[in-house]
Amino acid sequence: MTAPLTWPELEALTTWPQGEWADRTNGPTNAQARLRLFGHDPAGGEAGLRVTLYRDNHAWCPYCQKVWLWLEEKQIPYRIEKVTMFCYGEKESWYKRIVPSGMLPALALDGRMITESDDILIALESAFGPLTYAMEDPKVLPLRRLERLLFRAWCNWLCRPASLMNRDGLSRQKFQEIVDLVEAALAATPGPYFLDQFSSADVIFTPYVERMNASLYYYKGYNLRDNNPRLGDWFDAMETRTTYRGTQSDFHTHSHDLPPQMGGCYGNGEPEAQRCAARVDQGPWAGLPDGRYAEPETSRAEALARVIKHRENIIRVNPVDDTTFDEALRCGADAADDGGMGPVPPPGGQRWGLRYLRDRINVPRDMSIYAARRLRQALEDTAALVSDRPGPPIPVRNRYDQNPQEFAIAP
Ligand SMILES: N[C@@H](CCC(=O)N[C@@H](CS)C(=O)NCC(=O)O)C(=O)O
Repeated sequence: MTAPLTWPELEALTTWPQGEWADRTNGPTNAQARLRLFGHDPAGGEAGLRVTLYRDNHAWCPYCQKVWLWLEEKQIPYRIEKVTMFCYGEKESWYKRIVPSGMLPALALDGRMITESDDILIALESAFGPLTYAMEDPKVLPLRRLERLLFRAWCNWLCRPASLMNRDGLSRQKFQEIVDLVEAALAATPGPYFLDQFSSADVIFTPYVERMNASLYYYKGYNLRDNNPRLGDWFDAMETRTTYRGTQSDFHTHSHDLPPQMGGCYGNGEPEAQRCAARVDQGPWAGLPDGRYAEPETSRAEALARVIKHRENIIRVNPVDDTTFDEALRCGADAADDGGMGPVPPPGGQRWGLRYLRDRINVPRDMSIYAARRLRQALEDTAALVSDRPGPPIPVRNRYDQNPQEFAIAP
């Protein structure tokens, strides 16, 4: 029987991070950086930076994504402090001292603490200028109101049980009515964006439209991106931007991170929804409408490198015993990189460990969409060689199984 590669052998295969990706501080937008300089050399070094962004450890909070994307688009040098959201673990006491509510995001600008994402953007605009059009520009204000209407129509559909009097159908209809207004707004300008150029209006729509695309596919079998041509073009245009790609999450992460945040998400039980949910949970992940830009050549190498870097914690938190899971993980990691050995069967005793991990890859916190697709598929293919047993269920009331403290790496 073939034995999996050892960790040093796997390490010898990794070529990630390479090129511009090796520089988290000045390279493309990424979820792992603690400092972003965009090639600037600020007077006074890091201590002289005017901006610190406090955002969630999971790179998941939609309001944080708004501010994060704005800073990346404007290339404002900033520091990042990561904070735990309540549903993943305990809030850091140092953060509660400066923001007693514990809410995210927060931003320190020239020593002044600001909360509320819209207020943060307005303060950033007064310090650094608008992102094409200002938040309070007469062209942007109606779009901001439209975004809130869309948000409420989405919540009404997703977060209420569908059983009474065809509520699902009515909620879907009401949601589509607002989407049609969004389509009309997008059609009113020549390019793919909300205004004649990419602007703060696009940043405002990004977080929740991304979450709608994921959750409605998973829980309702509704494909926002394909059903609505202007939104489809908008998604495609957003995915040409490395800033957006760096903050973008995938369907699996959103579908399972939303329920504790939203107080529950309700499927409509229709066959199409069940088919879509099965695809997100069990694959194949290639071709899902969460990411549509061409797969980067580095996705396999990225997946392998991220597993290698965090392997000790990944093995420790897995419900399977460490020695058995270490071997199983090396089988899965090898498949992710396609080291040429073909799938190596994991030890039979590992039962559900590989599927446990498959379901806990978090995008973009751990890796990009394409790397995650490769890794989820490799873990599934490897697990399927010995077991058809599903992984343990993913919790819906909290995500303490994703507590970031378990993944802290000693400096
Ligand atoms: N209106 C606020 C909303 C911010 C908000 O709801 N943040 C959530 C995360 S999405 C939060 O920090 N909740 C506390 C927690 O989960 O720890 C804003 O725009 O900044």
